[in-house]
Amino acid sequence: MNRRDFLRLGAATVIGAPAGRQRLTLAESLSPGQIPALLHSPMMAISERNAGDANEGAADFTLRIAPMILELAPQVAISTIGYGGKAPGPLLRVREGQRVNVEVVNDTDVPEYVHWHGLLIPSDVDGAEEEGTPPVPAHGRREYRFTAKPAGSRWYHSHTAAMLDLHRGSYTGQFGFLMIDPAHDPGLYDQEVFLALREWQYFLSTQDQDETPPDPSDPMPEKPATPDSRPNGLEVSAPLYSINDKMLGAGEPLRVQSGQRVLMHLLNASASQIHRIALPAHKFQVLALDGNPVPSPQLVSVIEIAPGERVDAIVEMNQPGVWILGELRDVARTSGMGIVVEYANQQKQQRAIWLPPPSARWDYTIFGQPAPLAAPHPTPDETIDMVFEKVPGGPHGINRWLVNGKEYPHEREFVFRQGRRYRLVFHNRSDDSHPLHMHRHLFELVELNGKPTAGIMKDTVIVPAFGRATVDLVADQPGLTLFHCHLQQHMDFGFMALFRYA
Ligand SMILES: [Cu+2]
Repeated sequence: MNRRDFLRLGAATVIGAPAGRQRLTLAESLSPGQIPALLHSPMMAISERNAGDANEGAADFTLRIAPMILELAPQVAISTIGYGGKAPGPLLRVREGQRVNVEVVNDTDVPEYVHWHGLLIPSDVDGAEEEGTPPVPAHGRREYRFTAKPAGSRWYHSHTAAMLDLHRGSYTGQFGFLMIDPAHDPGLYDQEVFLALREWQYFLSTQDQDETPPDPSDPMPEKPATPDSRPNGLEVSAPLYSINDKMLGAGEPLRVQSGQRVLMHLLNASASQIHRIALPAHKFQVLALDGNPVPSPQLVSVIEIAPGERVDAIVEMNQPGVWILGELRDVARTSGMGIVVEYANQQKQQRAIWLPPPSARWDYTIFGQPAPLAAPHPTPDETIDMVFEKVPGGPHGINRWLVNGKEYPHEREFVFRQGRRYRLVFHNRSDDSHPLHMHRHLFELVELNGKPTAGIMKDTVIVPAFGRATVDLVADQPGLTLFHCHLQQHMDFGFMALFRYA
C-alpha cells in the first residue's frame, strides 16, 4: 500500500452513516480489491475491535499515538503526531449510554492525555492532568473507561501542555470525532459528513494577520477607558490549512445530488484560530451547537466556529454546480481551508466556484428560545465573576493571561457545591476573542454582550474582544473540573482555572 492509498482510506473512515442511509463515498476511488488489503495492513494501527452496533455491550477501541507523515496535498507532506497514522483520527461512533473502553497506546517519548470533549464523565478519565487523570506514559499504555453521554457531536484530542513546543498538544494531529448517537435519531438527512477545520505548521509571530479583527460596532461592554499601549507579544500563526486531512482541491470532493439534505458535523480542531465558513449559494440550517440541539434551528449563510466548538447543520443541495465550501478569509481558503462540493453530472464545469457570502454577523442568540417564550432563568444560588486580562509579552515574549488577577494555578478561588446552581459571568478585558471551555459540564448561555437568550446548551463559548458572556450551570458532576481558553497558547500561559467541589 502506498501512502496515498493509506491516506485515502483515512479520509474515508472519518465519514460514516448509520446503517440504512446512504454512505458517503470518498472511498470509492479505491478498487474493490484494495480495501480488504488495506484493512489487513499493519499500518492500520487504529482498530475498532468491537464497536457495538447494538445497545448492549461495550464499544472497544484502540488509539495509537505515534509520529506520522500527513500528505495534505500532492507535494505537501508534513510530519506530525496522530492517532494511528491519521489526522483526524478514526471516527469513534457509539450509542448514548454505551460503555466505552479505549486503550491508548503511546508510541512517543512524552506522556500524553486524551480528553473526551463535551462528555459528562469522571475526572480520572476526563483526560486532563490538572483534574488528576493519570497520563498515558511515554512508550506505555492506559485504558480510558467511561459511559458515553450525552448524545451529540463530541470529540477527542490531546490535552497535553505544549508551552513553547509547537509540536505538542493540540498543535499536533491528535484529534478526532466522537459521535454519540441518540437512542432515537429521526435521521432527516440523506448523507452525513464530518468536517474538521485545521491549520498546520504553527509558528510564532507578532503579526496577527490571520485573525478577523474585532468589529468596532460590537458593544464591547468590558472595554477599559484607557487602552493598553504595551506592545503585543508573539501569537501563534500557521501557513497551511485543511479540512480533515486535505488542503482545498487535494482531496476527494464532497459528492452530492440535487435535492439531497446533507448533515454536516463541523468541528474546529484548531489550536489557535476561530474560523468562518460558507458555501456559496447555499445556507446552513443550524441544528445543534457543541452537539446539543438548539431551541430555534435557523438558516445562516456563514458559520463561525471557534477551537473546541462543534456545529451540526443541514445543507439542502438545491443549486447544482461545483462549489467551494471554504473559509471566508482568502488567505486561509487559498492556503487550504476548503473542500469542493460537487453535484452529480456537473463535473464538466472546469472550476469550483467561490463567492464571498453576504456580510453577516454570527450571533448565538438567534438559535435560542425567542424572548417572549422563554421562561425566566431560575435564580442562581451563587454568581461567580471571572475577569480575563492579557499581560502583553512585548515583541520577543509570549503574552500571559490572568484569571481574576492571577495566572493558573489559583488557590481555592473556584468552588462548587454539589446540586447548587451557578451563574458564571465572563468578563473579557482583552482585545482578543476567547473560546472558553468548561470540562465535564454543560452550561446554558444566558446573555452575550447584553443580549439575553435561553435554551442554548454549550461546553465552549466565544467571548468576543472586550465582551461579556453569562452562563448558568448546575454543579452536578463532582470532581475536579478544568476551565480554560481553548487556544493552546492562552491556556498554556495562564488562562485556566480549576473548579473544586466542596
Ligand atoms: Cu484565549
